[in-house]
Amino acid sequence: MIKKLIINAKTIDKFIISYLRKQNKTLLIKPMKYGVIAGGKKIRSSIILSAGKLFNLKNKKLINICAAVECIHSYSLIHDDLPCMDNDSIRRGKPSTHKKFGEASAVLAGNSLLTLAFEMLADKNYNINYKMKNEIIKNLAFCSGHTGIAGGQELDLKFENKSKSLNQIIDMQKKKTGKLFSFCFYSVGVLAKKNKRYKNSLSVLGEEIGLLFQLSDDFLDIKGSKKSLGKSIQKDKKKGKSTLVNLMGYEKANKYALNLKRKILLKLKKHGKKGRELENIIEFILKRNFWCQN
Ligand code: GRG
Repeated sequence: MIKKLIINAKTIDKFIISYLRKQNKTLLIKPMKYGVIAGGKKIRSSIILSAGKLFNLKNKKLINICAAVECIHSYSLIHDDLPCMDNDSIRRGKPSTHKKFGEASAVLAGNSLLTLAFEMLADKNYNINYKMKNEIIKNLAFCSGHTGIAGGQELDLKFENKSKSLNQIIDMQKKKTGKLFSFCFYSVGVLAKKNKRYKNSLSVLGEEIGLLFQLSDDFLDIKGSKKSLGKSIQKDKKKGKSTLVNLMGYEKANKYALNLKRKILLKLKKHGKKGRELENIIEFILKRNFWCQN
């Protein structure tokens, strides 16, 4: 599985580099590349490519979506690390973007990655049906803005040092982390010409996978090592973060995660052989303990 993730990560990196090469040279390209290239597992891209296999979709149709998702994800990490948010000086084993280039450049590079994502999807060379393209772009906006990642991040920051219920925490994490995973599946559903109900069920599956991913991130914050994760650890407790681990304790949260994993795997089983790659990614999510291998 890890080998496959590395190959996919390299493919997406190559695509983003070549895309940027065709654009005007600007001062922001360096911090943008620093934030998005050669770092991170690019697990969302692997999920998109594996989800595409459920419906026999060609990688060629999916690569712009992968690159767009990685740009959005990296923008969110660059901004998350800023002093006004989670104030982290290390990411993917190197200084965070604002530490390397300064806060203003990090904000602008993050903004530019966010807009680049939409440019990559709207690009005339991304040759898919226009109606589908429109639906994919709209869903990415919904999953990234105040109804998605940004809204979830706002809740995460507002929940610090407050006592929040299970449902409130799950809602926050499904937005902050889950919505981008949800988009990964929804966009594949659009390209596979699925009906509204089916696309919604794919979105829910993505959100559940995102929640599982968030739980594993919370476990790693407690049990992982700074060196292998390439970022600061033991932060959630110090910052009074509302996480499921902090609410119910490690053991209960672990049981919750195992149940969630079982539920997700059961859904994937219905796809038989075609779902095998996604099943492996789900297993990997709870076992992972490194930040990047490429
Ligand atoms: C600033 C709009 C805005 C949103 C920030 C992504 C996010 C929202 C906050 C990050 C906090 C965090 C650590 C969430 C846990 C899940 C997560 C996104 C982990 C990092 O993702 P990985 O492990 O990172 O896929 P790599 O480095 O592999 O890309």
